[in-house]
Amino acid sequence: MRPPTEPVAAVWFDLYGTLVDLDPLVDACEAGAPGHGADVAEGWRARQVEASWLRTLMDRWAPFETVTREALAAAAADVGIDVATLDALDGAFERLPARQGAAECLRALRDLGVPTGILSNGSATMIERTSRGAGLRDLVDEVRSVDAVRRYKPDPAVYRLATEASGLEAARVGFVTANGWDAAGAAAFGFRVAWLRPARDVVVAAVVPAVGVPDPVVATWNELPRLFGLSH
Ligand code: LAC
Repeated sequence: MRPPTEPVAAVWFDLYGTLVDLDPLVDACEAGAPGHGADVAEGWRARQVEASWLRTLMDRWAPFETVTREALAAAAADVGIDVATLDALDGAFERLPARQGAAECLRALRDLGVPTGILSNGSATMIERTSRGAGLRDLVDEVRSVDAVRRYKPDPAVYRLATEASGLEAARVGFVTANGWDAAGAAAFGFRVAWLRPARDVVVAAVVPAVGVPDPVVATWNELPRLFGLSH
């Protein structure tokens, strides 16, 4: 039987929340701010993403370490706690574990002979530390940081780093992300996008931002090779 679609020639992955798990941030925040762990962790990520977009729109670049540190201070202020109590969280994004299924998926793609990459808002240093700490660095072929263009996803200039690195048109590149806004941005750029969900039963609750892009295809880890036309 032929695969349902033409095979992609490379697969790129988002890092934070996609290849590595953000959930441990809740316990880490809880340790510094008892009773507020979930709120601080959620606010931290939301403020981090918000600042990355604002900085790009306003042309006020700062590396992701700075964005992340400032976002934590904002999240702490949002719940009325002193950010100094959260000192232990410095570098926490670099100590996140791989998500269940990530390493297996990267190995499966390698076995299929498909080049892979990480394309992340993280700085080059952050991506290196995070991916090594999570045991994923040696499982991907390429790594590209937004540092090269000093703009954050979903700016098309960032997605272009992957097409340039792979020497491929966007339509030949598979892109995997668990972040809805990243799925929308990557789809607008022209990638074949898999919007990664942990399991089928959580798919229904999630909605990609309504920005008039082709709907990214929802997928779980083990559906990716088939979705990208790489296996039956
Ligand atoms: C990344 C974050 C923003 O680009 O998910 O890795």
